[in-house]
Amino acid sequence: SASFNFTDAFDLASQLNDEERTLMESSREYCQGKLLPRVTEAYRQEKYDPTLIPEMGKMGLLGVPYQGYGCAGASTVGYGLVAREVERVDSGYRSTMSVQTSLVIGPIYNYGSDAQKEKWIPGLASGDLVGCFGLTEPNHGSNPGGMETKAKWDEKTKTYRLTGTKTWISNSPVADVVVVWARSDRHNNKIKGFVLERGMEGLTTPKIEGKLSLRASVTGQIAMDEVPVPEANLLPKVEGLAGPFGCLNNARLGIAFGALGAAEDCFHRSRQYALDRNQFGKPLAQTQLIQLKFADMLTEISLGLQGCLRVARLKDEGLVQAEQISIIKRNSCGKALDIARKARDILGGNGIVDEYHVIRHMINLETVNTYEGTHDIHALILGRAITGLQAFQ
Ligand code: TGC
Ligand code: FAD
Repeated sequence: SASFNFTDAFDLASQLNDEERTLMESSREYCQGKLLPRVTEAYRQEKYDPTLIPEMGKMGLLGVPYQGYGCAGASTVGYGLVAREVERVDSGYRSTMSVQTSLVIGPIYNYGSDAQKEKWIPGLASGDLVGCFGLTEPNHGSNPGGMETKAKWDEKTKTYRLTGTKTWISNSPVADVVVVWARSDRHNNKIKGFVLERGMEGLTTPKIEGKLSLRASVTGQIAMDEVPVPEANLLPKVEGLAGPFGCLNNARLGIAFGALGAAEDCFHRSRQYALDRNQFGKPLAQTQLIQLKFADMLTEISLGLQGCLRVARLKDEGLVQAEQISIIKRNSCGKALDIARKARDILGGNGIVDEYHVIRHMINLETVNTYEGTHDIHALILGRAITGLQAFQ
């Protein structure tokens, strides 16, 4: 039988269909060839690269799991594999991609009218338009149900007037299309989704300065002061928190694959470093403590990927449960962070330099562990399902 393959311990590749394997290989080639060479400078300078989204669009990496309107129509597994390849380079690049896919194309695709889909999805899938998703507010992060943003229906002008502030919004400073969740007085104060467009009166998207994590991705606020939003821009097919959470289910699945991509990059880089670096007259890789770290890394990566694959297959079969997604989102992020810290340690002093990539992954993963439901919030979602008791409030 073939010898053990530490780059794919459980032979993930053989569990994919041809389309998924091709998507994995082509996205890996693109990410390593085109994204990796520019990430260190982008991160160092905290520079958003406007050519990134159009380029990803050309490569067919935007809207991967959706059908038609210029989207690839691949499986959820295929989408996860793309996220893994992009995040193998940088979590911020994956963030840019997954917001556009799961949180902007996703809600328009799932909750929009045919006219809305035709108006926005082709441009978002090609990368001609950039989108963002506004759920979090300054006073409501883990509990978006407390949101204060209001949509007031104005019968005279047939517009909704949106007022409120969203914060920590990936892509917002550069977005053309802004999906916002607000309580609507025309719908018994229930949460509804709206699609805002750059240029609308009263809409601004200031950048958040001073981020030391996810610096290759731009983050900002969405400030709305009585923004007039036409009736045609209301997403008609969903109401309540199930709207944003439905989008988050898909995004969290992508993140679960993605975070492990970052972990794999840390694993491979620290392995090579430990083989090349000698101390006390032998390679670091020949010491028991370092080998133990590699054994732990490979174990968590391999088990984690199998979990992601299983949950994504359930999603493609229409059988997935939100708690299953919480398990893999939480596990991948927590384990990836732990692996990145171990890899950083193995690189010694070089481990803190950006050229070696590991410290960038490590600091990025602090964000990935926090957004889309923190590590502890996913524990509480699971705790509620296990005990039947709600511990949030
Ligand atoms: P709860 O009572 O649990 O539920 C309220 C309603 O929502 C429904 N629901 C879901 N539906 C679909 N999928 C899910 N995963 C769902 N979870 C809940 C639920 O059925 C119910 O529906 P209905 O019709 O009965 O009203 O609500 P709660 O307020 O008690 O929820 C608590 C909690 C903690 C679970 C929830 O609020 C939560 O998940 N908090 C975390 C917040 C979060 O994830 N924010 C993400 C912001 S977006 C982001 O971070 C993007 S970063 C992207 C990037 O850059 O890559
Ligand atoms: P808080 O909710 O204040 O939590 C702080 C701490 O308290 C955490 O450790 C949390 O686990 C803990 N905690 C909270 N409640 C409880 C409880 N009941 N019991 C025990 N512990 C608790 N949001 C968007 O809508 N769109 C985006 O595109 C987006 N992009 C982001 C990009 C970046 C770079 C970052 C950092 C965030 C982004 N977010 C986005 C926001 C993100 O989803 C929130 O930061 C996250 O949900 C946590 O909310 P918070 O920051 O308000 O923290």
